Amino acid sequence: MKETPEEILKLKIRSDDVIVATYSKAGTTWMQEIVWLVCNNANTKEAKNTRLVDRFGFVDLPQFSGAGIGLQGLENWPNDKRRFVKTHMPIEFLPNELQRAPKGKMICVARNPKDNCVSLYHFQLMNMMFPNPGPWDQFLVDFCEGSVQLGSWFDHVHGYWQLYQQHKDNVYFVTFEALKKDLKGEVTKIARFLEEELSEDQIDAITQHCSFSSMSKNKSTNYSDAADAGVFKFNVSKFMRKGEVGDWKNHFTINQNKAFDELYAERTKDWTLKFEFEAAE
Ligand code: PPS
Repeated sequence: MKETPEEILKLKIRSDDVIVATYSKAGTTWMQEIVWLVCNNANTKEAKNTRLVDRFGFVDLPQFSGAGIGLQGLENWPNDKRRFVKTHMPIEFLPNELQRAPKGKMICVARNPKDNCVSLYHFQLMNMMFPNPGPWDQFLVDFCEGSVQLGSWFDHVHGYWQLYQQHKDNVYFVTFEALKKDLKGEVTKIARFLEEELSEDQIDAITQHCSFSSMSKNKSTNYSDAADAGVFKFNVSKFMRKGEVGDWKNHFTINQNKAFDELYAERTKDWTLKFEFEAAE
């Protein structure tokens, strides 16, 4: 990414917009489904009947050729319906109205970089819209150097973390690992952040609906239509692949892990944001 197309920069943000912002493969789909249900009375029936890509707009692509709602759909979104926006853009590439003092409510999800990198690698292997990522050891070097589509994971994640530090009223930040550790607790916090009053039963219904086993079987969230269209090769890897913390251990060699830990320690030495790399007990 070198610069943002003008039409994205100019997108008008509405005061009741909900924006889910992530580095790709950090748990975007998971958070989108949680957010949509929290804002729609835990209507799991409608969520199952309508694909997530038709309930959430994807702002990053002005000429969206894939299925679902792109920039134009976001611009034309009915004024009387709450708008849901997904983005993977680094902060400096966001629409102008989101960059410094964001309007609407923004939820950022970040994932520990080792698992994020592994998930991205499998995604690029199976997604025919990406060039083949090549061998794992080269991809890991590219990821560490920020020579991948979204640029540096470190810059991306820290940019959103800083935005969150400055605007906690309308920016929420959560990690993939925290969602795994206590999904119900996080759903409750997200409902509070979005100022939606939900009953205990509704929170339970959302938590159940958003488990990995449920979302990976659900056609509205598992991207099986992209597989049917030949865009995602599910025989290479599923979109809902494992959904775990710690799968990086099956990919990193001892030396790769040592080098990554050194890079991570150096790049995050001034961060207040900390990640878990192991699954919770
Ligand atoms: S994308 O293409 O950037 O929007 O992908 P994204 O949705 O951010 O990330 C996909 C990974 O998130 C996992 N996932 C989940 N894990 C646990 N529980 C639930 N409910 C869930 N939903 C999605 C998905 O399996 C991908 O991770 P990996 O590690 O590849 O399995």
